Amino acid sequence: MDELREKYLGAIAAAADEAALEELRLAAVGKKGEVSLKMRELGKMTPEERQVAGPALNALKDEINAALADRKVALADAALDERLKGEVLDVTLPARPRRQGTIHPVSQVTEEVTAIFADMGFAVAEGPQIEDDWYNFDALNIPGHHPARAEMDTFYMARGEGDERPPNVLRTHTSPVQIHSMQEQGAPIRIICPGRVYRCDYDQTHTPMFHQVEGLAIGKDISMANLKWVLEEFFTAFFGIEVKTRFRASHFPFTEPSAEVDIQCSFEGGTVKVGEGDDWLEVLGSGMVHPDVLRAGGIDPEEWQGFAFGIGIDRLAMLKYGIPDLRAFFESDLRWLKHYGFSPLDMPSLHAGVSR
Ligand code: 2NM
Repeated sequence: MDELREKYLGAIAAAADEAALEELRLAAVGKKGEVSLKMRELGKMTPEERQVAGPALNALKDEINAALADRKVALADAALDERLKGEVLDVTLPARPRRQGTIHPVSQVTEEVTAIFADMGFAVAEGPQIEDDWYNFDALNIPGHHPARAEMDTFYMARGEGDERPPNVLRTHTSPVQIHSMQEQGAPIRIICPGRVYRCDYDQTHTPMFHQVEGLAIGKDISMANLKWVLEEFFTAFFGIEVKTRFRASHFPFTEPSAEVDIQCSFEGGTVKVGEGDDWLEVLGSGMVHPDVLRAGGIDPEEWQGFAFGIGIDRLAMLKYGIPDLRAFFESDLRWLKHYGFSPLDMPSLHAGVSR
């Protein structure tokens, strides 16, 4: 039995591959293997002989099986090591270049504006781009006969055949979002509404779709003074230098009193520079929200008051980043997008602080 053990354990340890191992298994512990044949002979032994030989043969069989399993694992490990030596993976290789898109100036400026107003406690409100004429006009104190309706160059949505309701419209400003917000949240309220708006107009300085951000702050004693501070704070943060503002009396149906706001600038050599010089550039409309508009929003004008303003995002982007042509904004020209677009990581530090 000792010869058998030595013979097989030695051969198993030296086996070169799995096929050799399988051959050895059959020769030792297979049905007709040497160990199995020996076990068959147990029947011919005397009980005393069997009591010694039986357990010894079982132990030998276990030992050979264990040796086969160990060798199998060792061979597999060695094979894997050999393969890994051949398959080198260099994780320091640079990745293949991939075309990366850029952030559109409108998206960039929307983010910047949102961040500045967020610092002043304004939440963002959004709403549908298709509205009915009550939300787009009536609620904003622009009744059916009002010239502002005609002036707005509104896009009307066709109704189905025989549908007598007045047509829906593409919103001409984001004010309807503010009406919805007033109705849903009530006062006090402090929101900005950035988004797409539509007017049927197309020339050097107008596109039929453009972007606007409107602000609304309603409280018990919010005044024009708060409006002026908020706007000056905004322009200074946005342009990164202190910007003076000039308020001129104006008229809008949804505010009373109303003011158009100019920012300080210089026009030299055909370029506009904000925050320097003695000239003025009109950038925004504003005022104290009309009592009728508050009422349309479900807010009691005897108890609450506040300001609202509206500003064009596309124009802000042109001013800040020196982009000359508005129409190019919406032409999807990849060369333009690459030139004027922003890296996703390129958010100007908004808290850099401005020396005053
Ligand atoms: C402007 C100018 C003045 C305005 C008014 C409102 C609302 F809905 F609260 F009444 N939102 N925005 C407003 C006021 C907009 O844009 C030139």
